Amino acid sequence: MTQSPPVITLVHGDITDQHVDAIVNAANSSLLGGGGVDGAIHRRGGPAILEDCRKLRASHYGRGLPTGKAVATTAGRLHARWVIHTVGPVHSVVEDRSDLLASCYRESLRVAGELGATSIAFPAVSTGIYGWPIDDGARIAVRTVREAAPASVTDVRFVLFDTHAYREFEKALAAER
Ligand code: AR6
Repeated sequence: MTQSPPVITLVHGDITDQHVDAIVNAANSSLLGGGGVDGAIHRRGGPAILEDCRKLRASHYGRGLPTGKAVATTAGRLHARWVIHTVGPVHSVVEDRSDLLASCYRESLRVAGELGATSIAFPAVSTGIYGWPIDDGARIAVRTVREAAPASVTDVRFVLFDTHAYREFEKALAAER
């Protein structure tokens, strides 16, 4: 029997406004916060998220969370049960790091499945400070979610901060249909 893919929705806005089981954070390997979507999530979610991140560092990730991996914490005051932190690759013109970017989506979905999350909101990982071109980032995101979402995750949202990103995700979704 073939598994039915999740319903994928595009949202133009701020990911910290989403009401879902899991909100994905485009973090860095320190797990100690940063700018962009990471800063927004910690600001809105409050100190409980950083507290959990510090515990994870102490227990498992003394050297930092590796690129392409994902790990969950509380969502603090966000309208979600968990924040899933993933570390995207910095874009490079000399090395193809697409597999690592796909791995962020795959690993986040795997963690969501393990937690029992049915709905998840992703930002466009690596496409801000880490410099990934949004058209390519959108294609990798859409393709990987289609391929890798566990059956239990039925509602996947990509939350795009700006109009250009939203359009590129629209194109990527249309091309995959
Ligand atoms: N909601 C949705 N999308 C957002 C929001 C928001 N509130 N804020 C920004 N974006 P970035 P990266 C978009 O830079 O490239 C941090 O310092 C943004 O327009 O947040 O993976 C971390 O600590 C862009 O399209 O993440 C790391 O050091 C996308 O989210 C580093 O940045 C990702 O942009 C990670 O860089």
